[in-house]
Amino acid sequence: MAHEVVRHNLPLFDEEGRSAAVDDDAGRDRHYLPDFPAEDPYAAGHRTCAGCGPAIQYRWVLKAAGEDSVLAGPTGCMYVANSTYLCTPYTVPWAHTPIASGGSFTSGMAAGYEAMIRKGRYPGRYPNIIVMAGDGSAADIGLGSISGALYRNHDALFVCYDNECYANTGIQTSPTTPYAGMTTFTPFGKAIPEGKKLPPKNLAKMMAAGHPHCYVATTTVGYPVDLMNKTRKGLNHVGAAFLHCYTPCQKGWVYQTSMTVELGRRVVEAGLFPVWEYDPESREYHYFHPPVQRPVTDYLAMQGRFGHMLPEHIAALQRGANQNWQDIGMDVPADLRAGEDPAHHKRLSEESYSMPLNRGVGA
Ligand SMILES: Cc1ncc(C[n+]2csc(CCOP(=O)(O)OP(=O)(O)O)c2C)c(N)n1
Ligand code: SF4
Ligand SMILES: [Mg+2]
Repeated sequence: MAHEVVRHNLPLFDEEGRSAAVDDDAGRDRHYLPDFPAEDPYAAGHRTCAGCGPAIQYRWVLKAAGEDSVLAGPTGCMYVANSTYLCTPYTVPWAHTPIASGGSFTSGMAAGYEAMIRKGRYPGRYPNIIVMAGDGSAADIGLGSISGALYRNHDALFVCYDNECYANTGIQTSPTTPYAGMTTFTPFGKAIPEGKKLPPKNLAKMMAAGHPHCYVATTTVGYPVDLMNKTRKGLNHVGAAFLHCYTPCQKGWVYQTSMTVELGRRVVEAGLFPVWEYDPESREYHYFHPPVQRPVTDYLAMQGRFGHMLPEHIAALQRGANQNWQDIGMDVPADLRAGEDPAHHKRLSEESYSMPLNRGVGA
C-alpha cells in the first residue's frame, strides 16, 4: 500500500514588520527586521569574506526553511568556503554537486524522497529540498540541468545566489555580470573602456517564461522578509520553484563590507534589479514598486568594479534602468530621464562617494 506524502506548509512572515530603532525613510524599512526564527541551520563556522552577500542569503533561506531541510550546493564559493575539511556551518544534511549538476542531483533527491515515503521506507514528512547555485552554475554551466529539473517539475526549491561573477575562481565574468562591470576577464582599457560590453542575461524571466508551471521570483539581500517569504512560498509550492537572489560579493565588487544589505536595496531603487514574483496559477507577474527611485550613480559609485565608467557608460545604464521602470509599470522621474544624456554625468571616479578605482579585482 502506498503511503501518503505529507508536505510542510510554512507560514509567511508579516511583510509590514519594521524595527522601532529604524526611521521610516519613505517606507524603506518595509520588509526589514522581522522576528526571525531562532533556528539557524546555517550556523557560524564558514570561511566566506566579511560582508559576503551569498552567506547572508544562505543564512536567511535556511532560517526560513528550518531544520527539516536537505541541501545541495554546486561548486562555487558557497561550496568551497562552507566545506573546509572537518568544519561545516550546516546543521542539516548537505551535499556538494559538480557545478553542472545541481539540477539533476536535486531532481534525484526529490524523486528519491517521494519514492521512499510512498514505499514506507522514510518515516518523516517530505523535507524542504533546496539547491543553492551560483550564477556561474545556474545561469551558465549548470543552466541545462536546472532547466530540466524545473521542466519536469520536481518538488524542490532551486535558488540562484547571484554575485554577478565566477567568484571562487578569481572574479571572472559570468552571464549575469552587468554592463560595464569590471572582472578579471572584462578589464577596462583603451580598446574596451567600459569593461564588460554585454548586458546581463535575464535569468529569472527566462526561467518563468520557459517553465510557466513553476513558481519563480526575484529578491535581494536588501529585503530579508521578502527573501524569506519567497523562500517559503517556493517551498510550499508543490512542484518546482526558482528563486533568483541578488547577493553582493565584497571581494569581487570592491565595496565597504558593511554595505551589503544597503546595496541590496539600492540596486532595486536604482531600477537595475526588478523584484517580482510570478504566479503559475494566474500566470501573472507581480512587481515590487520601491518607494524610492534613485539615479544609477547612487548605486554604481559605491563599488570599485564600476570606478572606470565614463559619462556615456553611465548614461547607457540609466537608459536601461529607465526601461526597467517602464516595464514594471512605474513612471520615470525627470531627473532620471535627464540622466540618459552623457552630458548629465561626470566620470564615476569623480562622484562624491565613489570607491577607489578598481585596479585589482579579487586581489
Ligand atoms: C565544469 C567546471 N568548470 C569550471 C569549474 C571551475 N570552477 C569552480 S568554482 C567556479 C566558479 C563558480 O561561479 P559561481 O557559480 O557563480 O559561484 P561563485 O564562485 O560565484 O560563488 C568555477 C568556474 C568547475 N568546477 N567545473
Ligand atoms: S569572494 Fe565573494 S562570494 Fe566568495 S566568499 Fe568572498 S564575498 Fe562571498
Ligand atoms: Mg557567482
